[in-house]
Amino acid sequence: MDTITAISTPLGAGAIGIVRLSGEQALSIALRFFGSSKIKSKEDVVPNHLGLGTFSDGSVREKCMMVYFRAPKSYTGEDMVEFHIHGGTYLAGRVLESLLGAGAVLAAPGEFTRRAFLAGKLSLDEAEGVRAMISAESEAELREAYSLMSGRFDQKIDRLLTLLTEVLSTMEASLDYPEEMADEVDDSLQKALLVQKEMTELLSSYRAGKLIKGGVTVAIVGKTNVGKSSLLNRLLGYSRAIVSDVHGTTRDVVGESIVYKGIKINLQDTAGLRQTGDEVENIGIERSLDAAKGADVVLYVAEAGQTPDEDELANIRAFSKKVLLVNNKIDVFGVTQEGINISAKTGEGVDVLLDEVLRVTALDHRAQETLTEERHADCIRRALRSLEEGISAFKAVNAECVLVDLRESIDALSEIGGGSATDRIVDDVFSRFCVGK
Ligand SMILES: Nc1nc2c(ncn2[C@@H]2O[C@H](COP(=O)(O)OP(=O)(O)OP(=O)(O)O)[C@@H](O)[C@H]2O)c(=O)[nH]1
Ligand SMILES: [Mg+2]
Repeated sequence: MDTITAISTPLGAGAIGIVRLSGEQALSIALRFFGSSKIKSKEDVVPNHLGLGTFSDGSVREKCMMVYFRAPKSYTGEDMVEFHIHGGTYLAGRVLESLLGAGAVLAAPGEFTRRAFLAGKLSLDEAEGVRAMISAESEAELREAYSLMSGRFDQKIDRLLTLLTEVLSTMEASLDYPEEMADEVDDSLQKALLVQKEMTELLSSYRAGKLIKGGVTVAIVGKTNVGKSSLLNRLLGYSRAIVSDVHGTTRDVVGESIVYKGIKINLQDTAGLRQTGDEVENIGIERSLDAAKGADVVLYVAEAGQTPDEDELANIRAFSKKVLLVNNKIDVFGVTQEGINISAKTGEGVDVLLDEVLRVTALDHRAQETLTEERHADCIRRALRSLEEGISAFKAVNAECVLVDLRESIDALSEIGGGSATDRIVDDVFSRFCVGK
């Protein structure tokens, strides 16, 4: 395999930039440019030791650190070298160019991690955890990503696979010795039911997992001038949207994100709903309704003390399941019986409002293991379907079908860790990585 190289840190001015090499030629290519008083040849390089030296390609010189990881004790399982240089786009580019000129090949997105996967250093879902760690934007997302990357999720799937494999071998043996194995077969059915229950639980955690990964989208809608933009600004903690007492101030959707109790919340302030002849404002109102349709939660804001427009509210409730009625401006109008009372002006009640958003999306109390990746959900859905067919076949005493269904279930489940994943699936997973990881 080629020796690959890439810049692993983001491009731009920074304290440190890292350029990596992985493959058989990593050290010899590196030493064509790097030297120090202690390093005269390959034999002088101590693995896992960060050493100071000079990188020189003849014209550009740079004082930097180099570390060598000897195969198989490296991230990729191959020989690896990292240069820790001064962060700077041009400098990193020059170092990369030198390494490419010396025979290294530019790494494809995620190729380092892909090589680690091929070397058996991590499973496919652990690799997906690495990507999730990098892209995490909230504490909850980071926690789920760590569970994937560290193999905790993988262990759970492995346990289910072990159970299913035991069931399969018992069922296979029972074909030859049906009478002797009656007890074991009974036992197997219990095991299969347990796996079915755990898979169902995992799948039901996926709704929460999706919200953790992408954030909860919350649309702020309501009539003009009720204080929607003021609420957005209050939640953000700065003045993002224009606030005025002119009706119809906001004409477009204004989106910003916050993190509340470790959960990312994508807020969307929208144009106020009213009858108007203004063409542009009407386009804005259409967008408000679209935002409400696409949101996980809709905050229907009204002025406290005023009866909300029931038709409008019913219309929004018709296309959005989670609509919270929010009574704003309680600092002047006092509280209302129905709904959540807040003042965007003083901030009163906004925490209660955010807690309610987490409550209606069931993010306030979460299961131990949460499914966050669509690929995993898809594998488990297929595995569960086959398992359920297998259980029905078992009840119908159709042993041949039970075996076929169990094998299908095992195959679908092992795709998660990459065991039975096709090249296309593996390509797809790594294509979503960044270059240098
Ligand atoms: N007293 C008081 N005034 C508020 C409060 N929230 C908003 N306002 C005022 O209400 C007026 C309208 O506020 P906006 O936030 O622009 O209302 P909006 O719903 O975004 O209005 P449109 O963009 O026109 O749909 C402004 O004068 C705000 O200062 C509140 O909690 N208390
Ligand atoms: Mg507004």
